[in-house]
Amino acid sequence: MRTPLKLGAFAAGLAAVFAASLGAGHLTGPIAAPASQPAHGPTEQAHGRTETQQDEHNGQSHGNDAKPPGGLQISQDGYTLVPLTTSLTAGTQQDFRFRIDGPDGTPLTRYSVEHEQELHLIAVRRDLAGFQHVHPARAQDGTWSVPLQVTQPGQYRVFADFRPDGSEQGLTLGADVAAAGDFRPQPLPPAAHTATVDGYTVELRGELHPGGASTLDFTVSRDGRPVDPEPYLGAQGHLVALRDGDLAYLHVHPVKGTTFAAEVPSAGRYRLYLDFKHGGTVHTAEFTAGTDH
Ligand SMILES: [Cu+2]
Repeated sequence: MRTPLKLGAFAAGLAAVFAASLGAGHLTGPIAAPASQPAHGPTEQAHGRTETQQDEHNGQSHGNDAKPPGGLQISQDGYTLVPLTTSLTAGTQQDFRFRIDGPDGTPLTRYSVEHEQELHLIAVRRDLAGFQHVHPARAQDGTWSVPLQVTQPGQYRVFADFRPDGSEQGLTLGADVAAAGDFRPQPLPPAAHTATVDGYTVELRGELHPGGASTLDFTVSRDGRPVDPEPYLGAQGHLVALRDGDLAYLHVHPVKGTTFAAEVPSAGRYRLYLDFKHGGTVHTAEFTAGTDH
């Protein structure tokens, strides 16, 4: 019988590990959790007034110990993004198909309408170039489909931003889809408060404040004259913010007009994509914001 001997040795090993972790406890062990608790109060007070959705869900603040930002997982809270199109061909339009599987394992077919749509699909290359925001059509069986064309090869991230019917809060699931070819990553443009797109000039006012909600205000002009964007997705624009490095998808909501509140989970650089509609066409102004560290 060699098993008891093995078990004995294993138990001794465990005891040694346990003793070691006790010794380190005051640095990294259980003490760390209680020590972080008092931070909840003031952080919640400071930021809770501008955003309550996440607080209602998990009762936590938006500090470093809050729930991780969206977009980083293919599966979360029982919902899974299932890409049925698993590769893209640069320069070719194709149907991008996927479904969202629910906690019961079947495709989700009941969604809440958020910003006038059941689901928002964002596609962007991993270097934050080639941003697209589209609205797929859903078949009866829950399969989503949208014509998609990427112009350049590379690894793309697709985000499905939606809220299951009856759910307290929205979800953003993300998946990688590759477009084979010669990938030439672009460096992130430097931070700027002005962007031009399709003959429009867009000014950004506001800064990102890590660990809380940041108010970002945009003004659009053309040829020196102010432009009033047309209604789009239930507001005067739609803002997506992605973190450089891991493409975390920030929670952003419209406050009024072209003013938005963005939840910024950490210091770092972010790419902001403002969709606004004018002349019946949607334009996307892009900004780099934040700091290197
Ligand atoms: Cu959308």
